[in-house]
Amino acid sequence: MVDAVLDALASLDGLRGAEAGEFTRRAFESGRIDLTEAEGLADLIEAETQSQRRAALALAEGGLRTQVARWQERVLALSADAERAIDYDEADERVDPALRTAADELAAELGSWLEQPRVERLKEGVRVVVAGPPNAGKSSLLNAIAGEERAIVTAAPGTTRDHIEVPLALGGVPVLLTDTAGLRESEDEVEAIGVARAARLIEAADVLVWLGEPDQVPEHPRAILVHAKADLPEREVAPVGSLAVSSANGTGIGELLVAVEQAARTVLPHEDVIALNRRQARHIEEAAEALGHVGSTSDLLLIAEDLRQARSAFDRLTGRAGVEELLDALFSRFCLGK
Ligand SMILES: Nc1nc2c(ncn2[C@@H]2O[C@H](COP(=O)(O)OP(=O)(O)O)[C@@H](O)[C@H]2O)c(=O)[nH]1
Ligand SMILES: [Mg+2]
Repeated sequence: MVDAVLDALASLDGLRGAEAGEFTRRAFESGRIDLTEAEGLADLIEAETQSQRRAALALAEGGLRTQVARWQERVLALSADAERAIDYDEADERVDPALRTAADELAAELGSWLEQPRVERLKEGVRVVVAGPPNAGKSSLLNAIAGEERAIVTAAPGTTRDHIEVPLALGGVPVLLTDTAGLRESEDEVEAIGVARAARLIEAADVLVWLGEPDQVPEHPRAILVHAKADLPEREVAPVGSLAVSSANGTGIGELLVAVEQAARTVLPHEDVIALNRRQARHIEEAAEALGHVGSTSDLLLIAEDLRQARSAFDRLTGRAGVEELLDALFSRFCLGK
């Protein structure tokens, strides 16, 4: 029915279906939204969790655009100062220290934005890695959490040779739960590869769920110690600081998930901070670098060029050129008639 209506409409002169992204593209081309807002809209469509949606919305609603506009304004003011000094103070091209300070301050501010967690964590999920010696109960734990037979469980140690990933949302936090091969030396070549991979996965993990002895836990900033198979009589007492968990009867799984969620939350972008994607971060980094140069030269022409580069990085970030704005800012600072 819908198809029939669409076909009928398409047969009319001058009518056709909109292409993917066409409305957003038009909005961008007409200048109603900038590139960061367009990115936010794209993220919004793909968002699967509450936190992804919130971050996408902040971007789509111009959170970064407004921020970049403020940065751009500050650089434009500095550019105007530098250009004016070049034009009018040819005999005395000393650089106003205030200009350097302002450039340094802005570079530092951009630097602190770059240190914030990136939006990729929200999109790809926080990496939670389950690790420990062979037969510790890692795969069983993963299955118990995932609620289905995702990983192969056997009584023979060394069954999990590759890693298995289960995407989950814990209280709105996207998590990528990963099972690893047991950490031990192996004669079996295939298993040895899995073990090496496990070591790399632990290193790259945002959160480590450790099923081994507490004193064997690999160095990690966010490790959760789990005392697995807590249903077995000989494992009744969990060491201090370890969470007693049984995949067989479900004991402790809920507490473990709360602990994982809490740890995962700490590596996610803060809710009231705009989370940058790789592209945005790259351009902010370019701007910060250019601004960082300002303090290291006393040549006004070079400074003007650094500032120009910072501006053009911001323009790439928002997807538009900003020459007109520069002229406006420059001339608005002149006295009337000059
Ligand atoms: N009683 C009991 N046995 C478990 C539990 N978790 C795993 N096992 C058993 O321990 C063995 C190894 O489990 P597995 O999940 O494959 O360990 P992995 O090598 O660390 O992945 C299997 O025989 C499991 O059935 C548990 O919570 N309670
Ligand atoms: Mg396993």
